[in-house]
Amino acid sequence: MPPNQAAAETPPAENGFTNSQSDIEHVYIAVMGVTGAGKSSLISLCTGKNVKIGHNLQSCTADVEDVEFMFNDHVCVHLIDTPGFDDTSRSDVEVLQNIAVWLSDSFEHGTKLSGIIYLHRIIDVRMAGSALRNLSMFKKLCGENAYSSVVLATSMWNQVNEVEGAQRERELIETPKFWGHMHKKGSRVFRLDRTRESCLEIIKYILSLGSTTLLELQDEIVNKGRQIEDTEAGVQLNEDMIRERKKHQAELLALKTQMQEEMAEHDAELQRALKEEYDELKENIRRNDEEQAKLKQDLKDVHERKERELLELKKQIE
Ligand SMILES: Nc1nc2c(ncn2[C@@H]2O[C@H](COP(=O)(O)OP(=O)(O)OP(=O)(O)O)[C@@H](O)[C@H]2O)c(=O)[nH]1
Ligand SMILES: [Mg+2]
Repeated sequence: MPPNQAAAETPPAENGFTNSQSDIEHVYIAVMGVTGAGKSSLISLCTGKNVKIGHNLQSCTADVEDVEFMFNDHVCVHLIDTPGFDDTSRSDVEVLQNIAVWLSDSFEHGTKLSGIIYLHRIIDVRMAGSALRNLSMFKKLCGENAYSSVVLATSMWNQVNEVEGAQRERELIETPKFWGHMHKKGSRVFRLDRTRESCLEIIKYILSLGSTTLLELQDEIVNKGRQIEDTEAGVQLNEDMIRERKKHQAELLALKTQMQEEMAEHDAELQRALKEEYDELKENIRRNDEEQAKLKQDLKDVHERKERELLELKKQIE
């Protein structure tokens, strides 16, 4: 029986977290990683379902999405597609809030993750600032105790020379702040070559672990009753924003001095360019402040905002 057909026959759960169906075991695996890493492509290949895939530099997956398929007659695998940090359409705060809402809701409904797949493009020559930030947020929301349920996978092997790719993969594994620490603590490394087989290898491995895991973010929010801003991931995000603000403030000050000096030169063109740069920096600082304030929202408010967004979306579709 084709996987899709079987999945379509699985009765939907009342709360969206299907854990309780008779003889079918439901296994949940989250897929994370920077935007464009190939998360939706992997999910589409595994499930055979039409998942929205990005074909330009814009981020594609905006919200957490559960896509299921029958792995065999008894196991239904749910792949949880997530937006990446450094998304172009959503701020990191919103991404964290969306992920936190899904993780805490599902956990409260008794759904536990069996594994987490973290994707990275092997074509990326170096771990850029955004990729490193994304990875560091991922580590914070997972927590060390969950590292042994993590699969670190590289995508796009069909676009690199094998030797170069292997060299980059080694660097990822051997550098503690990249994958090194996680690898030492039990995370496994896999390669994806855009075949369904390579995707299923990962699923099989996670199923072979035969366990479920509790992520740090779930533990902090559900068990310890923390607000998102007080979780490890929230604190890190807040620190990043403070650092960013300081950087912008220093740039603003330097620009102000430069503008005053240039006034004497009466170069209108240059003054206009400097003014534009100045306004842009001020706007960045304003947005940063807005995001910092948003991070303080409690989970209930985030829930309400998400419900409003969903209603809005439904209205647009109708
Ligand atoms: N060559 C090659 N291209 C790939 C592979 N995986 C994904 N892509 C392409 O990479 C682009 C981004 O893929 P997506 O699956 O949308 O990436 P994503 O991680 O879901 O991105 P967001 O939803 O924006 O977070 C698409 O054009 C895919 O066709 C791969 O293994 N090889
Ligand atoms: Mg996607």
